[in-house]
This record gives sequence, structure tokens and C-alpha cells, in this order.
Amino acid sequence: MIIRSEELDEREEALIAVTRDAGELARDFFSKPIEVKLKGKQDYITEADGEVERMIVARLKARFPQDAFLGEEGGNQGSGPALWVIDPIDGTANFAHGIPHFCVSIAFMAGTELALGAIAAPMYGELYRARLGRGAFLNDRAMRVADAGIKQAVVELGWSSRRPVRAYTALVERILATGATFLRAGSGALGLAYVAAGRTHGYCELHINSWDTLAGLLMVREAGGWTNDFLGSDGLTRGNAVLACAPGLKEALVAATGVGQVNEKLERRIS
Ligand code: LIP
Repeated sequence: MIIRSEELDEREEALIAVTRDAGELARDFFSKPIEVKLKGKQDYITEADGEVERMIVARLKARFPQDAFLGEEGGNQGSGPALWVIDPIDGTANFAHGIPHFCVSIAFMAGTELALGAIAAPMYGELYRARLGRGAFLNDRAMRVADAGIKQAVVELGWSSRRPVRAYTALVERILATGATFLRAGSGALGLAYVAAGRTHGYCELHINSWDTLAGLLMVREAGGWTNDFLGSDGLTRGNAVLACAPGLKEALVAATGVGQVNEKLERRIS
């Protein structure tokens, strides 16, 4: 890894503190009337998204001035191998409608390695975190994915207007045809964290952004789960399809979703 273990220790400590505080700031905004806008079809932005992201970047930049940042709202800032990937409020549509299912999600990349991740769900009093090779935790308790037969499986299927409705409804049909059930809760980051915590057995979305997924993907892997190569084909800047699940369900879910198949690169070109 291009960053020494002590340097990663410092960043892990800073990450946990800033994620927790950003969660509290988001919670404060959630409790009062705020300005809400649409930046695309069913794609919301609130004044809280910008404020929370600015707080996170300012805190981390003060501590690690040489690091780079990629945020959902602020885009790219700086360059270099040490990169923070930030979603200030994941599940903004829920947040905008007063639905408490939202979170703050922050990941840290050391070169091409996904090294750290943290997610704060302030309305649930939950803080998720993971470090490459050191496991994944929810409120400091170790997380493990839960395996199940496909006919007992609960698979979350994320949706956005970035892919055709027909592709999503066909995905739902294929998942139901396996005997599994599905849900959609509106936050990709929390959806992945729930797989890591063993609450659900899989998460799939046909296109999602890196700031929504990276922290959750590291948590699933560190909790014993399997994920597709999300960062392949420039997923960091262009987004990608995502599939994460308990290892026993990989074959059935790769077949049903088409995500994670060897010709995934081909699939991207045609979508
Ligand atoms: C959301 C994701 C969700 C996806 C939405 C959106 P946001 O992120 O968490 O999985 O379906 O389209 O991308 O915009 O709330 O940060």
C-alpha cells in the first residue's frame, strides 16, 4: 500500500470522527425546514448536502492538506494517490421527504486500494466502519454477512433514472423468479452496509456512483461477502453497476442480475 500503516491509522481516526460529526450535522438539518431542489429526474439536492460536504472536506483538508477529494456535490479537488470519496447525504430523496433512511458515506483510497470506509446513519444511532484487512464493525461490534438459500434471500434492488425503467422491472422479475424477495429503500450506501451487517443478503443497482458505494463495498468484503469489480472500467469517475452479496448467493445473483459476469465490460458498452 502506498501509505504507511501509521498514516492510515491517523486517517482512520479522523474518518470516524468526521463521519460521526457529519451525521450529527445532517440530523440537525433533518429536523428543520430546508430548501430542496431537483438536479435531475427524482434526483434531489438540498442545502444540507452542500453544507455537510463542505464541513467534511474542510476538516479533512486541514488535517491532510496533500490529500485529494471527490465529492458528490463538490466534484474533484486536488490530485494524488491519497483520495477521499464523499457522499454527504446518501438517500437524499428520503431526506428531502422526511424519511429518516439516509446516511453520510466516506471512503478513502490509497492509490488503487480501497483502504477505509465509514457510514453514519444518525437517525438510527448507527456508525459503520471498515479497514482493509482489519474487518468491518457496526457500533464497534464485528459485522458478518448472513448466508441463506436463494429462496430465503432478501435482495435490495436500487433504482435511479440513470437506467431505463424496463431494465429495472426486468431485474425485479428475474430476482423474483429465483424465489428471492426484493426491497428498495433509497440509499445505496445503507443498502450495502445492511448486507455487511447480515440484515439483507444482497444489493444490486444497474448504475450507481462511487461516492454512494465505496465505503459499503469495503464493509461487505471485510464482513466475508463478495462484490463485483465496481472500480473496473473507470467506476471511480463514471460509476458502474454494483452487486454485493453473501458468498453462497454469488452464482445465483450474478446469473439473475447479469452484474459481475466475465463480459461485464461488453455489457457496459451496450447499456
Ligand atoms: C442515491 C443512491 C441510490 C440511488 C439513487 C441515488 P443520493 O444517492 O443512494 O442508491 O438509487 O439514485 O444515487 O443521490 O441520495 O446520494
